[in-house]
Formats: sequence, C-alpha cells, structure tokens
Amino acid sequence: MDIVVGQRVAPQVIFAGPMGVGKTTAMRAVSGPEKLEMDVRSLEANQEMRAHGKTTTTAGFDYGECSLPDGRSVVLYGLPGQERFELMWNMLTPGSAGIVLWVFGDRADGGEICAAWLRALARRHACTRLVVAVSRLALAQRDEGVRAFAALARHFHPHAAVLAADPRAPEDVMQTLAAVLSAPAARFLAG
Ligand SMILES: Nc1nc2c(ncn2[C@@H]2O[C@H](COP(=O)(O)OP(=O)(O)OP(=O)(O)O)[C@@H](O)[C@H]2O)c(=O)[nH]1
Ligand SMILES: [Mg+2]
Repeated sequence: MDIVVGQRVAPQVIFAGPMGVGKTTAMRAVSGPEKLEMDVRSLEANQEMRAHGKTTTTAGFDYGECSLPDGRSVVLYGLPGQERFELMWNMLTPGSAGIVLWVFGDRADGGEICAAWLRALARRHACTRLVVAVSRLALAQRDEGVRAFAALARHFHPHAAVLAADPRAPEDVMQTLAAVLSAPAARFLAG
C-alpha cells in the first residue's frame, strides 16, 4: 500500500518567529514520523546558538503531523525565520487555521522582534487564531514576561493568547497547539 502523507481534514497551524527561536525544535518535539525538514548549514547561526548545537537554518519549511491528547490531529508548518526566505511566508501563512508565533523572552529587543513579526503576519493573513509563545523566560520572570507580550500582542490581535513555552518540551508545544485551536479567530488590527 502506498504511504499517504497529510490529513486533509486536519487544521494547519503555522509556527512563525525569528531565526533560532525554536520553530524547527518545536515541530520535532511533537511530530510523529511523517515529517519533513529543509534545514541547511548556516553562517548566520550565531555563537550563542552554536553553543546550543544549532548550526543550521530552515531555508524552506518544516512539515509535521501531530496528534493531540484529545485525539485531534494537527498539521504543522514551520516557517523559515530569515526574511530572505519570505517567499515561504507568503505561500504558507494565508492558508493556515492558526498561528503560533514563537518569540525570545530573554532578549532586550524581544518585543521589537515580536512586533515586526506581528506586522509581517498581519500583512499576509487577515483573520486568524493567534498564540504568542514566549520562550526562555526564567520562572521568576514568567508572569511579568507574559503580561508584557500580551499587552503588545493585543495591539495587533484582539484575541491573541500569550503563554510561556519551551520549544524543546513536547508538553509545552502541545499546550500551544491546544491554545491556538481553541482561541477565537479574529482580524488583525492595524498595529
Ligand atoms: N537554552 C535554550 N535553548 C533553547 C531554548 N529553546 C530553544 N533552544 C535551542 O535553540 C535552537 C533553536 O533552533 P531551531 O529550532 O533550528 O530554530 P528555528 O526557529 O527553527 O530557526 P530558523 O529555522 O533558522 O528560523 C535549538 O538549538 C534549541 O535547542 C530554550 O528555552 N533554552
Ligand atoms: Mg527552523
């Protein structure tokens, strides 16, 4: 029997966000065997990322299929984080049922980067479900960090859900998926 990849009825969720935040890592954490990665060796992976073992960047997209604990299936697409591959953003973003935007919670420019991504997504998707997943927040800073990103995200999307999540932890990634599927869809606001 031929193997058929893809589940036509499953909602498609996009993992978006800057280079190195953990979109491919998150996809790997929850996907079953039917997955595809298009990473290439990268000069851009900076020293900090190399220290954590990241030497590649996504030049195309990630594809994965995931079953949630309640039995629902989700198809995942991970965007490339670098703007030079924005052709993929144009192709994949408009068709998605929901977006998980992964952001850096430990960088001084994390808010700015998050706002730039929200603008880029708003240009490509009029109405969607949105979760902002804040990575790398120390436990003591979690509440404050989530509050700060929530205020920013709601500038751009009235029903954005914001949570702290580690893209390496399958249970955290599952939580972002459950959150995006249960969030109300809404139009992006002019931010
Ligand atoms: N220390 C630490 N490392 C993390 C955390 N989250 C992710 N990482 C690491 O950061 C790197 C993320 O790499 P990728 O998943 O390839 O990032 P990406 O978002 O797909 O990047 P591009 O495809 O280049 O846009 C991996 O080496 C992860 O192990 C975290 O919370 N703490
Ligand atoms: Mg990637």
